[in-house]
Amino acid sequence: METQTFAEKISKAPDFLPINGTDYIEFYVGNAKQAAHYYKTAFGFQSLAYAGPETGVRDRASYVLQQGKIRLILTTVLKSDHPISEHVKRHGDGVKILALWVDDAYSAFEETTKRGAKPYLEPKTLHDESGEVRMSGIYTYGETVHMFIERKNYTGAFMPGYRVWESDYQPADAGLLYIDHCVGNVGWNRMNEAVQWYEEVMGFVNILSFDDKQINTEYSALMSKVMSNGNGFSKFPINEPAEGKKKSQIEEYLEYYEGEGVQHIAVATKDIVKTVKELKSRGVEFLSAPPEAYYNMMPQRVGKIDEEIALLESLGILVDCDEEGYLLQIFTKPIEDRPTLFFEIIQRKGAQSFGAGNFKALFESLEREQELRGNL
Ligand code: TYF
Ligand code: FE
Repeated sequence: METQTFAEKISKAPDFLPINGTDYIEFYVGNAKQAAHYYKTAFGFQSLAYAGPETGVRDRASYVLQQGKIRLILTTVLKSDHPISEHVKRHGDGVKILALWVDDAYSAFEETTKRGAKPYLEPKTLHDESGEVRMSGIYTYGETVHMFIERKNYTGAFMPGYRVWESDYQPADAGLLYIDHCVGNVGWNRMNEAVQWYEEVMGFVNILSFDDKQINTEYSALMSKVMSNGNGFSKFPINEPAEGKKKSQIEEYLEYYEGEGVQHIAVATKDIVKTVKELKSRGVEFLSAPPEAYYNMMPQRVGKIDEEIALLESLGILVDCDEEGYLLQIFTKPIEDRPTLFFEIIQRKGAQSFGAGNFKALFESLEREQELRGNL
């Protein structure tokens, strides 16, 4: 059978929803001040903007951080009688909004809602002295939302409603550049529905699929499908649990997040060795390295690579390859007490895939953690 490259596959995507990339990711958290400090100190994000009581926003506080092209918002609520409070109560800290940078937030809303999207925010236009930002939003899986953000040569720090956040505390960055992909976990037998939603509502295409025959360890299993928009700037893999001997990591997530939601955010770096050393020195915890045999097999499995294997082994970095090149990746432990959201650090050297050759080693590391929590 003829195999198509990703470029060929995504070139077939309809173009009713042009996307330029990720605009920001917003987390709802219990204490945004402390969360912002963590992302600055541990991950090397910089202070960008702030909204809260001091800027006329009465019910919440939002801290915007930036590193490379990545923008995160940490939002907390100031009163219990509020939907954000309900969100945090149910899910713990987690991702509420995956915001996409679009050319037209009004048409994005119209095109997606007419194809069946559930509205979250009707299109609206915000102005201040720095210009105009237009936005709208729809629900995806669980309580997670895609916002569409249109920036009309906006020259302010972030968007109307926020003021510049000047901070004397600016730890050095860690070399994080942009969001590579964001993965969602959905419930039992829900994957195909979610995949179809991305196809029909968003005009995405399925570029890769893994079934439980490919993704299983001795104990647990899952299925995964990668959805991409037409330029490849927006990629959302979807995981669903599969029946295995023990509890799937996806099931553990669904139980502790109390529903569907974002499982991991993959951020790109151009020097993973440097980034991982930096993050480790600042206290970011990563999944344990696979056994020695994984690294002994590496030359046969991936061929010649620029990096020194012993160094990758000492840091626990994984390597995988496809027809187009190779990639290096590593996964943090969950960044909350609930075993829910984690980060992936990824460096692509040609490969556009997701590290399928690492799934077994990775899932075994994940299961070691799951077992420590008594959830396997
Ligand atoms: O995004 C991916 O597909 C890879 C691998 O539970 C992965 O990062 C897939 C499922 C999972 C953890 C990582
Ligand atoms: Fe990933």
